[in-house]
Amino acid sequence: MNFLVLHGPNLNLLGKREPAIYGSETLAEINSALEKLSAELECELSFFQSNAEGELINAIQAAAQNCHGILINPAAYTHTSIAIRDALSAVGIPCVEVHLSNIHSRETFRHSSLVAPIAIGQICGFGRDSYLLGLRALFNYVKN
Ligand code: CA2
Repeated sequence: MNFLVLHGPNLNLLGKREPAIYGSETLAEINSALEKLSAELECELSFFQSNAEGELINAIQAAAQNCHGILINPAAYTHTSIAIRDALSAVGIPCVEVHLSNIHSRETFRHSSLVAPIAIGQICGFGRDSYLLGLRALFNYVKN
């Protein structure tokens, strides 16, 4: 099985800025932990990060060719992007939404997600474990 891991805007700064909120781990380290888990689960991962909404949408559309699931942290686009939600909905590939922080315990504008209603589920607040739990959940969902 193939899964796409999508990271939204500014997540390339992980580990370099604001460690109090987002931790000290870099995106490369999170991807590497996911790679390790994928070996255990016996699935294939591809990774993509972009600060541009259109590029994320292109990646979602391209995933329709060969991808069984999408693990996505849409970052700030979670709260604003109807276009990303529409793309996920249009391709019809199961997706799990993840966040490092607990978006529900932060500013009010982070409490709502445009993606959550079309995702299988949302996992937030566990740092890099949100991604690892999300991959396990997505894998089990697709397998069953
Ligand atoms: O908690 C999450 O994973 C978020 O998706 C992170 C987004 C934020 O807009 C969402 O509300 C919740 C922000 C990603 C920015 O990442 C940074 C990393 C290091 C330094 C600055 C920003």
